[in-house]
Amino acid sequence: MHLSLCYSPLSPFCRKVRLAMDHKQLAFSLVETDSLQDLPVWNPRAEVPILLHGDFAVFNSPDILAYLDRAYPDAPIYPSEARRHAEVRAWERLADTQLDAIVTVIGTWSFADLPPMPPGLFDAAQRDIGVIYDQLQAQLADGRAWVAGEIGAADYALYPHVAAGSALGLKFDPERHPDVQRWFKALRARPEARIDTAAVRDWWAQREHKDVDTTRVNWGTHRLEWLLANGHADWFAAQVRQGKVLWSTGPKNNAYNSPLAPAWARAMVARQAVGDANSA
Ligand SMILES: N[C@@H](CCC(=O)N[C@@H](CS)C(=O)NCC(=O)O)C(=O)O
Repeated sequence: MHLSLCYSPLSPFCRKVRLAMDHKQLAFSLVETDSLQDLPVWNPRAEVPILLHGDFAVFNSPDILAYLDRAYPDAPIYPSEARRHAEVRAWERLADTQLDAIVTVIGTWSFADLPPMPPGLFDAAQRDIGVIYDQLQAQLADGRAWVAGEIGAADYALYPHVAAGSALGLKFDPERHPDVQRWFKALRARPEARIDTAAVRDWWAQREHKDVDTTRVNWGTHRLEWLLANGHADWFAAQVRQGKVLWSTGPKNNAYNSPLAPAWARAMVARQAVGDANSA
């Protein structure tokens, strides 16, 4: 059965999945998309990555990795032993939630048309990422090669954020985090990471030709929480009022507007448009 991955090299979750698929040496095609209109299947949150296995769709990156590990058990990315599995999941979750929030919020200024970054936000990012790198340093300080034993989901979840963070000036400190640096260099040299790096470079080299919505941003879950928790609720409210925010939930859910959305969702959007016109 054919495997394909709906993917954007800008997305750390897509990068994680691709790294894991290349680690498993799977044959797959990429459906590269910068626009949700291109998504070939329905995901209720209209987010990538989406894995297609034949006509079966899996979304949410940890669910995709778990599916892949069951469908293709060679070169496992999760340990089978309960405690080690929980440890890998904890690192993956930290990457997907805490680290993603910091790096992706700051990274949004590198591609979207936004007012200047609110004062203090970059300092908050440096402070919070430093705490995470301290944790990672403590984990790696015993000289282990990979975050939780064999290379796998923990490493592939963390790596895209650490790489993007470096590019954005949110670096680990080689003196305070020498083992993070050692781990990062070792991972970066692997074949699956070289494919990932090349894909990110190609995307930025082709930036001018990319159909990415730079006027509206889908901040999403933990990213939004981190922005608000750092005191920027008013800044964000102004973005909402100006119609510059996209949503993966609620009545304006991106997915409802997709031409590929199910009929009930399109009907709901149509009803809402009539309601908006009547109240105008
Ligand atoms: N929990 C999801 C999060 C996926 C996610 O947030 N994807 C972002 C890109 S990094 C997305 O597609 N956002 C929708 C948008 O930008 O409109 C996962 O792990 O796959």
